[in-house]
Amino acid sequence: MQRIFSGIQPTGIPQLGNYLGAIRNWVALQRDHECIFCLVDMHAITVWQDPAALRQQTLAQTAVLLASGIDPQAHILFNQSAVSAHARLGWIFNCVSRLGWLNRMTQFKDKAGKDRENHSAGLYVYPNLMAADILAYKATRVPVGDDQRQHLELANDIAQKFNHDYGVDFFPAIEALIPPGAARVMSLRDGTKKMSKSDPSAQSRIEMTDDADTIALKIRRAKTDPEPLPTDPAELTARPEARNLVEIYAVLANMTAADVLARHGGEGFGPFKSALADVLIATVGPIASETRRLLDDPEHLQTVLRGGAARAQAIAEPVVSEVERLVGFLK
Ligand code: AQP
Repeated sequence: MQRIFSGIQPTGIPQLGNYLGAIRNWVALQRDHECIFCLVDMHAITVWQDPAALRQQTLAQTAVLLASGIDPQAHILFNQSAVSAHARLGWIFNCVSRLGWLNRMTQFKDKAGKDRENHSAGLYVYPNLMAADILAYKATRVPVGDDQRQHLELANDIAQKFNHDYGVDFFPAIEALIPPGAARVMSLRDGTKKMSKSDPSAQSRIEMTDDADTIALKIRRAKTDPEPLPTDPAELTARPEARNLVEIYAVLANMTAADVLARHGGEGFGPFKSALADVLIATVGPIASETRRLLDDPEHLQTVLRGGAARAQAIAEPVVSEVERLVGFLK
């Protein structure tokens, strides 16, 4: 059985994009893979996080993952900072990776924008730590969104350079598992920006803990244009907000955008938004209520994470110890 590693940052309450782009896929992959799921709190602090909020968000993420169907007995669920192998291997990879490689990473350019000099060094070397996250477990498959493809190529470059520099065949090749047609969910306030858990406006996203009334309100207030829905899907290209709402409906109802428009094309947004709120509530509602129940017992969530960390540590420790021996650290 192939080993999967995948991470999510505890930078906020998971939103619909995290669920449709990642978590739902993770749940399905549990059937035929050995899965290691990680709340990457060390990646989260590459941008400022309030400490109390970070702790609470880590618990909230854990609750959402469990409520969505992640099985912490059959698989491993833990938070990154609890397993020291990530930091140790991440440092070694900082020394293997090249500045020229990191300079090409588009995510850093996107996140840092023009104010590059004021961002943390951690944000810059983020892809090296991500390579360590995966390779500490010698995981061979990594389910990610298309936005992460470049980071996985870098992880493979690091693995190959390490093998070459130390004359070993130690790290395996990593394969990106990018689900075909994976949904990229866009902001409810701006159809050209991706939905994000750290967007300052909570109105821009459906959070996986939202109750039915909140979901209905956010969808009613979602930005749209004044025209009715088109009947031809090609016309959605020039209408990003309409397109986003149609695509969200399509993914949730297991339909194509053309099917949705065959049913709702020509309608005003009022009735369509009400139908969309219904399908959203049907998917998010049960996860949100189970999440709220789990959050009433934070001790249980911490026990789950500690158990996962101990099992993760048992896999990563021999790998990273061997790397340390290979690079010449005296034991
Ligand atoms: N809008 C989205 N549509 C589809 N997939 C998405 N993902 C995130 N947003 C969308 C996928 O969720 C996984 C985990 O993401 P992450 O938390 O590690 O980082 P992110 O991509 O930066 O997610 P956010 O919500 O936008 O977080 P912040 O606001 O902290 O930057 C990834 O597989 C990602 O593709």
